[in-house]
Amino acid sequence: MHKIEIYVDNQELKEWPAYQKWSFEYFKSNYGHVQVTVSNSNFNENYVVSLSDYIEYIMNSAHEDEDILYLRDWDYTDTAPELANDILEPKMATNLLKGINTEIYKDISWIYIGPKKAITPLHQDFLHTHTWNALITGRKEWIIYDVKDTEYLYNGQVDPLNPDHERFPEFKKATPIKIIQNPGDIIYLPSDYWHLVRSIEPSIAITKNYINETNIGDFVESILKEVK
Ligand SMILES: O=C(O)CCC(=O)C(=O)O
Ligand SMILES: [Fe+2]
Repeated sequence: MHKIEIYVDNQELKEWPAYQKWSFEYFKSNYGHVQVTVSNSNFNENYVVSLSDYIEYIMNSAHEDEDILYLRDWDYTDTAPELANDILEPKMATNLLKGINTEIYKDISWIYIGPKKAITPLHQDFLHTHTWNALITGRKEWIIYDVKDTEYLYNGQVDPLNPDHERFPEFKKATPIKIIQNPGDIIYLPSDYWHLVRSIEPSIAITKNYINETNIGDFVESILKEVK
């Protein structure tokens, strides 16, 4: 099977209960008591807060010059497992390792909730997995780099929004792919593509990483390295 490409679909998600039901109000009234960990953009400040207090923070603060707190990678499966019933499996993302739950790899999906300007800094996803990312509400800007730009990205230390060209002189050779993700869009991102994601508006999204015929080889290789 040939290499997969970045792809944005704006039809499928509209059929999902998540798209029809989820909102800030929905999470606040149904899961407000759940404790979640939020962190700033450098991950050097982390706080455990109730989802209700966090949604208040999203709604009530101007977030102008703050180091914004973001709820990333919320594993809702312990505290709100029925949310899984609101998501369907995207047609293009059949996970060959569906249902696997081991110490090294878990078939897991995460929810992201954040205010305007919430950022996930430049990174690649774990263990060479592909990902799909479904935006329920809000708008986000994605800055993506092909794997072949890796040599210009200094292990993700460079900030594409404010690059330090003296420290990272090769960065100007990298070619950004910019995508605006609108509510109802599912972005399919191939393994190893670098990405930075910034919320333009308060947002709610759900993602899942997956493995298919095109990345299973790299995935197994990286697992073998970890168990060595
Ligand atoms: O939406 C975000 O803040 C980050 C999403 C992401 O990195 C992913 O889906 O792999
Ligand atoms: Fe990611």
